[in-house]
Amino acid sequence: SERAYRLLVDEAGYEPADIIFDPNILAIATGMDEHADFAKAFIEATREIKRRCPGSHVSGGVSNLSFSFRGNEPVRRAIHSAFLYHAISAGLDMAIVNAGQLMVYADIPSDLLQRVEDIVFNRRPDATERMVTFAETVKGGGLARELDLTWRDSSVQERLSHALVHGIVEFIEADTEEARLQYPRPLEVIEGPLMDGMKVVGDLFGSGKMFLPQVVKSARAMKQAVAYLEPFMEAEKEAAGLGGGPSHQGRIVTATVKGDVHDIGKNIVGVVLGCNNYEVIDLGVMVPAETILDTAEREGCDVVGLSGLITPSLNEMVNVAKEMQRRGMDLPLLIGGATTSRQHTAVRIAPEYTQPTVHVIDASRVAGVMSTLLDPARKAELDAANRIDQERLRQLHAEKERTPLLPYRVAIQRRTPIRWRAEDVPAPSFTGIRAAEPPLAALRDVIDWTFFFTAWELKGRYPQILDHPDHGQAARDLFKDANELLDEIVERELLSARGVYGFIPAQAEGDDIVLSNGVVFPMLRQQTDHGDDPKPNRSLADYVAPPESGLRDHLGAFAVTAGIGADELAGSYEGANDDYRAIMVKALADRLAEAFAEFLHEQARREWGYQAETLAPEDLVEERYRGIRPAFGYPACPDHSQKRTLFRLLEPESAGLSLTEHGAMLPAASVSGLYFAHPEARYFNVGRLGKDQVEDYARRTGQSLAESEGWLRSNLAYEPA
Ligand code: B12
Repeated sequence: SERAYRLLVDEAGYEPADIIFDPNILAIATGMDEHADFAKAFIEATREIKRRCPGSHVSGGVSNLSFSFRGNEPVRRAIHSAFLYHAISAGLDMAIVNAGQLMVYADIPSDLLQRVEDIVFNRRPDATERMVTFAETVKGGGLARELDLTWRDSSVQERLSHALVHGIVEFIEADTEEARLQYPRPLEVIEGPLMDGMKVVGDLFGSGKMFLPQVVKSARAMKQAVAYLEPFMEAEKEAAGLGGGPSHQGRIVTATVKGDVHDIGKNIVGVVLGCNNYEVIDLGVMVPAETILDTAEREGCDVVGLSGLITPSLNEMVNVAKEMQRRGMDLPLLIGGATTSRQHTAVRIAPEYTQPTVHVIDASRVAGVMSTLLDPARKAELDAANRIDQERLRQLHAEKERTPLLPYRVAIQRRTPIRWRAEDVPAPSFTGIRAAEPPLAALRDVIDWTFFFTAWELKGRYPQILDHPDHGQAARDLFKDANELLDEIVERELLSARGVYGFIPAQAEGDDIVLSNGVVFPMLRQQTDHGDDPKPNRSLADYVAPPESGLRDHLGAFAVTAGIGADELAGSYEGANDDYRAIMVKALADRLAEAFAEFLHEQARREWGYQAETLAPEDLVEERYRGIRPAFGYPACPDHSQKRTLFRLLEPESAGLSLTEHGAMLPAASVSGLYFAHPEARYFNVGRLGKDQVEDYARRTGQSLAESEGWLRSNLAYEPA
């Protein structure tokens, strides 16, 4: 600090008052001896900085300090307040701290204060232990917040509301029963206290004060309460001939389209809509257009919602839109899912259907869009704005379409220039196809948790996300629940991971990768015109040695799943009205599948002989290694139909995998692809394709031009006939 201060003041001419030092504040009472002095060290450092760097300021981020007591707000408040009190006395000028996590120093009860100051100043060797034991007795929550049961003293309406907002299911049936005895009809419990509670949830989520995992937990509490009341409503209906279930704001039919198997996103959307008092008829996955639209008509739905994960689903969504037009339907159409986009919805889907066709980016928007579409005035406004936006997107797209491409034969000449050397083309330790069945516990260690949080709409990298100032608490709760479920899955072997992989001698012949067993993978090549830029026009075929190199190269291939048992397990939770765990199972199976791909790739690199030692899990997650494993559907090889060739090569049916007609894999939590070993191999986007290349590609794949154009629709740089 002193050196920086001298440089800034003496040499750069800064005013001392403009300099702010921010020494780290790290967690204390973690149980590690080396952490025990962190608070004391900060206070001493502050004093020293103020002495040696006169006129400068000191700041600090306080909340880390009490991290070991997360979940126990009273203790955290006391630690922050006591620490600030002493740090300010030592000269601290400013601090970043959650104002809700502070209390008046003088109000800290003396027994608590004594223990807090013991850990802040590391005054005794058993300070942490004593604090932890004491913390559990502190009112308003021990280490487990659920222990705070003061909310149980309030009225049944307030209790139900509390249970819904906090997603607590332990007392839900007893409270619902109590409410039922108070209200004239069971339906009134739903429409009264339960709906009121969910309205609070909806409002909190809408204003960003509640996060998705919490909402899904709230929905679980609601569903269990409604399920409890259902038999009473049935009995009442029978006795009095009274009709009607709870009244809804509107009804939507949702489905993952034909040929596609993923449904996490759609299920989340369903839960969020349910929370906002919409009735959701969820038809599941792989649903043909006819079933979706028949249901919409028969059930008098107000809106149709489609979901899709892979590009072939985009064509299917266009079909559904055309069919809605043909039937003369007038329902708004909502489009969602990882592969969809505003752009595609504007360019390809909306033009097929005259009614509002709206792309919804994620679950946080869906309730807003629904309510707008169901209100005639606001619907007209949204529709008008949406049409203007879509027209703009179509124009942008048309402009992009006009950028010329290189002729395919020129692009081929601009292939990646590789000097083929024997040392870059190692021989694998075996050739042929083998099975792989790692234990789940091994896969668990290489999970990339960041994506798990993304699936729950919690943004940020793991592990930092656990300390996120807004949604850190939600992330920690979710992480804890996920690991508890994972413990159970691993222990009771509720899921299994199976796969196949192997290496086959291969050479590149033009843009085809030809294997020694006769299997051919035709590859695509970038046609972007880079002008004078020497950037190559890449194709995955560039990374396999051609015959003229005189070298014997190989191609690797794999197909893995961690989803065996996932549907059954998720189904059992759904049956128990526990969507939270049902979604969690699928999200965990996806993580395990991705981890399996990463795990097997590492093993394959060692077996291929170009990676000696085992990499650390962080290196795996960051993909800091040589070689790539592109999957059909990824930007370098976007043709999903090539998975059929891959399946002929690997026969992963032996491991329980299969393909749908649109190239999606079952079980849903599956990944398949190719391994390339060359040090130059890298991921890229093949981008827009000219008709000259697509014609050549169709010939090489043995497909008709129309078939290839169908599979490559999102990449075509021209309108197919
Ligand atoms: C995680 C992931 C996986 C996981 C699981 C996927 C999943 N859970 O859906 C695993 C590892 C299994 C996987 C596998 C594959 N994947 Co993947 N995967 C992803 C990734 C990284 C994130 C997807 C995700 O989970 N998002 C979180 C969920 C909650 O979001 P969501 O599904 O989009 O849903 C939200 C919104 O879309 C919306 N929404 C969804 N549905 C609906 C419906 C309605 C009515 C509304 C209103 C809104 C709505 O609200 C939801 C909640 O906010 C994406 C890339 C990306 N960043 O998107 C690629 C991606 C989806 N995968 C892709 C591909 C190609 C594959 C594979 C084919 C690769 C392969 N050859 O093995 C396989 C296919 C698996 C199969 N069974 O066939 C491509 C798909 C595009 C394409 N080119 O086809 C992507 C886009 C990557 C890419 N850029 O190439 N994948």
